[in-house]
Amino acid sequence: MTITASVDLTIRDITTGATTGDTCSPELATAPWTFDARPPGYGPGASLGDVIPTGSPRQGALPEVYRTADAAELDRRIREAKQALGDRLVILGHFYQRDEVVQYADYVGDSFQLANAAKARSEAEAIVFCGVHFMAETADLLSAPDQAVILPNLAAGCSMADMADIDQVEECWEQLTELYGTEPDADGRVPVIPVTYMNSSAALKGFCGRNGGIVCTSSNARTVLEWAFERGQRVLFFPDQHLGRNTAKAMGVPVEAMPLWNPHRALGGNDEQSLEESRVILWHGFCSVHRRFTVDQIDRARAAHPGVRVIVHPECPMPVVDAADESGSTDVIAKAIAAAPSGSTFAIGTEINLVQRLAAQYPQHTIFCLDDVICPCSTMYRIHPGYLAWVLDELVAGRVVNRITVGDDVAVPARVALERMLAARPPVPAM
Ligand code: CIZ
Repeated sequence: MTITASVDLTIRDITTGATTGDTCSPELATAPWTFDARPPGYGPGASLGDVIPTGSPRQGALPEVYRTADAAELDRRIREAKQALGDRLVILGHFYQRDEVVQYADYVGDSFQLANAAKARSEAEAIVFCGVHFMAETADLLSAPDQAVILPNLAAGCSMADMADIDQVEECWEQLTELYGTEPDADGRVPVIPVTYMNSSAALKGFCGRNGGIVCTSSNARTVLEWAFERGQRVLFFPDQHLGRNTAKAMGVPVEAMPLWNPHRALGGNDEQSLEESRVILWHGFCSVHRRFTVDQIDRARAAHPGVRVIVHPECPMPVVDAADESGSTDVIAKAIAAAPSGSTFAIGTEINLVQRLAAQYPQHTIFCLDDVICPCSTMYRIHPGYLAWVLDELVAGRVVNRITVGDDVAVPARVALERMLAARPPVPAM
């Protein structure tokens, strides 16, 4: 794959004054090394300002040789290591990953597609996941025990996943159990079913597995909520409030029946009555990239491009999803563009690396990001080719660094929640 468009090149244009574009943070124009040298901080981009939890993994200093190597030297090292490792290695690149890294990936896709791709490559001893921490954990959950999953930079977390930690969710569960009890109703439905988005730690997937709950992705959230409503009177949905709200609203759940749970307040900041009357309790989490999209951006796109098709990710706020023509996961967006007649115009509300890659891949269409301010997923951005070259060279030398493993105490129930998701099917329509 040749690099035709990438956030890095755009950043370079901004830095050199070749464009009048702006960045979501002036620090976006600085190479990632600056960030690595400082105390914990996400990389450049939308989640730059998000708080990093104290327990999250820390990346040690990258050896000097990789920090000072130029792009050609890193490219040579990566290609030689890939060649030497052959089928013993599989490299996964998330849709939101920068092209400088994606060009080396054997598979490119969303987190769940990638975890399944890794599972299918059983001969690969090492799975190098160029994504973020929860994705590498999911790959570890789904891969064989003798496959090592490696995250090239341990600081590549996900600010949304970090917004719900296991202690907070356990505390919330305790309060809800006290309020509702545990007795099923006359139809056998328990008071509440926990549902976690794939973008969450393995600990939360394990929590769902232990408590009759389930995992969802942005592609199957509706099917999963239907599964949950068959078994429960209401749902506790974490960590992304927007995916939960947008999906439940499309199923006819009134917005008033979806209180927000703020983990820093008693009863999540709600009174008992609103929790009693709730159908979906939404965790106070969000994606820093997707919450930047606005209705005003959609209005401007429509004014500038009559006939434009606006597709946004369901992690966007509800008014944005309501104003768009369609909403869907990264996979849905990519497939909609692939299937469109030549000459179509798309305004897309999702992460910039994916939008720019789709624009380069489908030159027969006009494709642009709704947000004209460059705002990559800052945590994904931390996987620089220097880190990739380092972990691959270490593998060639027989050493596994940055391995992500999920202990059995969490992995066993987390797999239960993932299996429930795989088994969940949309209801068969009545004849
Ligand atoms: O599941 C994923 O990979 C993410 C982050 C979103 C999506 O829609 O695919």
